[in-house]
Amino acid sequence: MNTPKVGILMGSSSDEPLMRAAADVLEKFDIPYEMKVLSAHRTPFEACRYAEQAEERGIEVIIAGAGFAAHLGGVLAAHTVLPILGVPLPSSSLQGLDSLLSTVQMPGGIPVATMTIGKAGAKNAGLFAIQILSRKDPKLVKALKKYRQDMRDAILATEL
Ligand code: RP5
Repeated sequence: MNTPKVGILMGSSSDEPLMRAAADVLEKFDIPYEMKVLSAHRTPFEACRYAEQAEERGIEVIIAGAGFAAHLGGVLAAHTVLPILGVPLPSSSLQGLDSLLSTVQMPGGIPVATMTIGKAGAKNAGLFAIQILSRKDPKLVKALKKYRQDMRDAILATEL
């Protein structure tokens, strides 16, 4: 496989079914990625090291999905200037409102671009990563426009 351009991280392997939506989108656009479980709380040193080394490894965007007190995106953002896309996951009895607030409420200076809660957020994080990469790649711009057109066509062709 080519050098990964996008890192998809998640706080637990239990997040994988939802975070798979980000990987699916990246695969559709032929973007090399890697997927790892790293936690802000359970593997804090490894999460920091990943963020610190990501840029020199060729990673251009990091997607971080986590549930409960979801600090993964923020911790990664504190250790790199790469763009971090946070995906709040509905793992707890608060169904993602906790993760949304934990991810989105970053203090000024250390941004995390926060997506929708859950699977749609993971999908959008994948698309947003491609939009970032597309600024240097006209083929991706074209592919993104075709993706939108296909979506539009499918909706307009729907018969109820
Ligand atoms: C968070 O705790 C993870 O991102 C996951 O969403 C949640 C539950 O993790 P497990 O207890 O299932 O490993 O850190």
